[in-house]
Amino acid sequence: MKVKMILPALTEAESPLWRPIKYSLFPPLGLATLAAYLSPDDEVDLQDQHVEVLNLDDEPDLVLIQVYITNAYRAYRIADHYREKGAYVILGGLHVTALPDEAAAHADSIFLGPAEESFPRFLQDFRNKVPQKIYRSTIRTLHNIPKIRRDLIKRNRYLVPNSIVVTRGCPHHCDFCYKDAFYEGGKSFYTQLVDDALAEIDALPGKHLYFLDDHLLGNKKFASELFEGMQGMNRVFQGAATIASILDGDLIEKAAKAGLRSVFVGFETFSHENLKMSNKKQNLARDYTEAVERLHSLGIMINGSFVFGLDHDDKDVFKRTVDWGVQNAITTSTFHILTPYPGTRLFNDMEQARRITSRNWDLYDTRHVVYRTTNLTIKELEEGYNWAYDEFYSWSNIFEASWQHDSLKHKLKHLFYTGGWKKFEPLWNFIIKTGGLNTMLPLLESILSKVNQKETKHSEIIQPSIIQ
Ligand code: B12
Ligand code: SF4
Repeated sequence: MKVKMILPALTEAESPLWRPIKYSLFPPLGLATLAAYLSPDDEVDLQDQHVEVLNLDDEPDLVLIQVYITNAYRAYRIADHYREKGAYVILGGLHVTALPDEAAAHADSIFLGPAEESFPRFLQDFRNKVPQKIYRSTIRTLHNIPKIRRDLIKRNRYLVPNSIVVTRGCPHHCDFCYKDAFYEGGKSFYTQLVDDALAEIDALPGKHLYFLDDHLLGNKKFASELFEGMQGMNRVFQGAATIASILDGDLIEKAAKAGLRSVFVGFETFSHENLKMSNKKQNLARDYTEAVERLHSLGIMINGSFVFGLDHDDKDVFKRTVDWGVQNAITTSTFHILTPYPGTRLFNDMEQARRITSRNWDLYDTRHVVYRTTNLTIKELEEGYNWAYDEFYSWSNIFEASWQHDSLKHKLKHLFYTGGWKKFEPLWNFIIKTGGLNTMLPLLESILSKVNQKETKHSEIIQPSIIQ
């Protein structure tokens, strides 16, 4: 059987918002995960529109398309194209799970939720010529799943070919998050077996890893054993964690010891009311600055996530947030305009209150205002969001933030990482065009090498001041 797997681009390549480097970071891991269930006789072609021009002239028997909200229209067009040619088309992913009726109009079968159990079930039905219209994920486990087909990934086209997920979901329930909608009807947080995760890590070439898990520290026992097992593996890695998990216990020290060098943290908002109304309990009454100091003392860089436009935000929120980020030496910031994704409690609440102003899914990219605001006008919110990006990534603020660190090495790391990420776009474009993206990995690895650590009230395990 000829199988085609497609990840349509999240943004039009012609759009001014297209940043080749942002979209050349990670390979399509979800599709490579599903490819593992195909038979060795199947001919598989995995294409990622972020890094290659799609070949739509082929004649596959089965087509799998991954649908996110901002690639939905593109995904549907590709699906319609292949159905016209007589291929059997199946759609899955976050947006299909959120809006199954919309997706079903463009598919022979649709998949709701994670597909590690439903996709092999479908394959059996398909081979027996009795495929169903809808496949819902019922059993949720990562135990005894086949190895991801990483051989299908064109590694040299990505800056971070070694992305990995060892857990699924998250133990928390923030109102604006995709998580509860996507995992509805079953477990919403589960992990691999530690030994399987370590074996997967061990099989990855090079040094650098990026954990795409929503919350790598979410299961303390699992994370602790994983980090212990990773010691001595000579890895540097990046991942995501909550403020609570950074402040509580010594898990973050274990992570640092295992090679954690940069962490994505959902600070989201400084307002108690905003946190409460978003059900972001894990941030409530937590000292953000203390979490930052703890991470810096361990030599871990920070990618802070901040949301603008929650109901209790005022006009000063943009400046307040940028100033805090610079003063606290946050390495990179991801700012979002609040986006009510279909399926979330936030969307349902806003819909009930008739606050949704656009259902053009292309605009649901956290850069546009798609709902009726309260304290801020739409113009203030969009301008404030753009201002925050420009201001945070101005050279003067990059220098100022970098120079907040104690050691020269940490200052320089910050400067190179932030400057490299945001200030050399034409150079990145050139490197991508000339096919040399994978040659940049050693540079990233060296920027992520260890820095000196100072003792803080938290640090029970103090690393020796070795500069690698
Ligand atoms: C990697 C990633 C990206 C990559 C996407 C490209 C890529 N290579 O995947 C990049 C960096 C480009 C990206 C960008 C953005 N992202 Co992103 N990203 C992720 C991340 C961290 C991991 C995705 C992943 O690999 N998951 C692991 C694999 C195994 O799971 P999966 O892909 O979901 O696949 C499974 C199922 O969905 C299903 N499945 C998927 N496709 C199909 C197809 C078929 C046919 C079938 C049967 C099944 C199936 O089977 C798979 C196995 O179970 C997720 C968080 C997460 N944990 O998923 C956020 C996430 C998807 N991103 C998110 C957001 C908000 C963004 C941005 C808007 C951020 C920003 N402000 O810039 C942008 C998008 C910009 C735009 N223009 O739209 C949100 C989406 C919210 C939503 N409701 O849509 C998420 C969920 C993060 C979060 N916690 O909020 N992102
Ligand atoms: S902590 Fe992050 S991943 Fe978990 S529910 Fe909240 S926003 Fe979603």
